[in-house]
Amino acid sequence: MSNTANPIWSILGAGAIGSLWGSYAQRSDQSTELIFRDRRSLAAYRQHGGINFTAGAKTELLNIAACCPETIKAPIQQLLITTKAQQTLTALQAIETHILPKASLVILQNGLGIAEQVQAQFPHANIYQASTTEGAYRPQPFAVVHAGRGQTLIGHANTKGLTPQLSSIAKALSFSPLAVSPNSNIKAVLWRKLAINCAINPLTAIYRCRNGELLDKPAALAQMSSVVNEILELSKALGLDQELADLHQQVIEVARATGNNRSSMLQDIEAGRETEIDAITGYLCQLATKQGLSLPCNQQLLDEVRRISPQNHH
Ligand code: KPL
Repeated sequence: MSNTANPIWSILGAGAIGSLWGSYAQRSDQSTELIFRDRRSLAAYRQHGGINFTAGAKTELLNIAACCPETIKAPIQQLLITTKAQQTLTALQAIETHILPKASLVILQNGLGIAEQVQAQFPHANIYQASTTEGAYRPQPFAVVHAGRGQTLIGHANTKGLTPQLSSIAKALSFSPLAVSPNSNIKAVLWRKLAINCAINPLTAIYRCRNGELLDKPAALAQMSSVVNEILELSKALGLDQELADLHQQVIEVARATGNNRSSMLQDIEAGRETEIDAITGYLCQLATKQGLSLPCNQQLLDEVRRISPQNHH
């Protein structure tokens, strides 16, 4: 299936975002392969017959090629990683021997702190980080709904700046209508995204409400404002405050713009899945501890979400 002009994209993690990219790749006739966790989930996928992909009023069953660690045939040259942050290293270990030393690895997930560990695991690989605001959710297993259009940015994990390789990876991942744009400072983009996720996701999980409904709850709004103040304090200590000058307003705007959405954390809790709280608020609180700072409001949300997401181990 693969050819030299367009090497195959392997996708690790068939959640909402992995399924979205896989579906559009399939629809644009690009070689792609979903890597499932094990033989059992691969067999369940095969029995289902593919991914039920919905955009607008139309749903179609897309029979995207799939494998699991035991059935991978060709060496992996391009890998899009869309697992949850905390599952990344284990998922990568399972396919490690199939990944070419100089492979391109693109990390597209919520949370921070993983790219450094992936680079240590694959010292010669080209690591990229990406961030998307495309709206997608999984109404049931092996199904994805493309619910809202957004933007996707990609950058080098280790350096700032734009390079021809970055442009070509961005282009290669732009399966129409998805458009991936090269960004010269992806760390700043991810820091801002982390801050927004810290201010919205835990609160929606605790209040069990849609993003926009937070704005109607005085108690939630007050917590949101404390979370943002604490993030601004930490950002100042880290020299990242210029990236977040208008964070209070940004958070309100995102909550309003995505008002009708259930955040990814609320979706995880409602579906009985492990949440990403440790890679989002947990990562933030860890960074603060290293700086000798405490973030009481974030810490309280971390404790509360861990308590209501029983599968999280720590
Ligand atoms: O990224 C999000 C998420 O749900 O993870 C936000 C921005 C909160 C939109 O729902």
